Amino acid sequence: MPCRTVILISGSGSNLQAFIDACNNRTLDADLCAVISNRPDAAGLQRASEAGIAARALDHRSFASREAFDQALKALIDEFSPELVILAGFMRILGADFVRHFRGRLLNIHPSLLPKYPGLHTHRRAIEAGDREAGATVHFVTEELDGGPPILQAKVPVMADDSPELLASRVLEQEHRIYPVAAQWFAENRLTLQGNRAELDGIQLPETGFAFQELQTSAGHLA
Ligand code: NHR
Ligand code: GAR
Repeated sequence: MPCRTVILISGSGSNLQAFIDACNNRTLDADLCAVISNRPDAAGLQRASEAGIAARALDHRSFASREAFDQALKALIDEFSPELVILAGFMRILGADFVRHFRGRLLNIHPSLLPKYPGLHTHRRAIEAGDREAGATVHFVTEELDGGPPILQAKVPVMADDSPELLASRVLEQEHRIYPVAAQWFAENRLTLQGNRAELDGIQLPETGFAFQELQTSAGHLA
């Protein structure tokens, strides 16, 4: 049975597109039931419609409080009874109630090598710090912003004359490769959240998640 999945976005939805492509390629066994954006003008909603996926907007600006938005979002997601909820460039911080409700079935991709640079402007921060490498991390979402247990991480080099935009596009390319892989692990019931650690096949994942590079060398067919 394909894994019932709801995807939350705020913007262009290129990660959403990677999920759509992975379903079409049969590398991801998911039923993408709905795409929900907090921004009504998000380009990703168009991608969803074109793929025949229910596309909904829930504008956070029309709610009196963060809690009221979270409640409405939770109710809307639950209408689709998903097994998995994916944050794909979703830009609203979610409250403790929301996160608890979806605990263990809520994933995010963050554009840094967590635990480095939680929060915003990750690429600018990595360049300003003089880092030689950057990347992206798929993690379980917990109450702590970008602090939930990492699952899968991919690295890219930071170039001598890099700009945040160039680095962002280099990282995004890797996001599109790793996020559907982590979702497929979940779909196959191989990935779980146990306490505050992520487990794959019952084995604790490292503190920074599985290194995608190692996955490629040890299992070329997944690359
Ligand atoms: N919510 C919880 N509880 N835990 C996490 O780990 C979350 C989360 C909600 C979103 C994505 C995250 C990222 O990958 C994410 C992880 C938004 C902000 C933010 O500051 C920070 C991190 C992330 C998403 N948002 C502003 C806010 O006030 C709004 C910014 C905007 O609209 O442009 O919510 O980076
Ligand atoms: C991605 O780089 C994602 O990691 C990042 O936004 C981009 C969304 O791109 N997420 C965050 O910064 C969350 N705060 P997309 O809309 O094309 O998938």
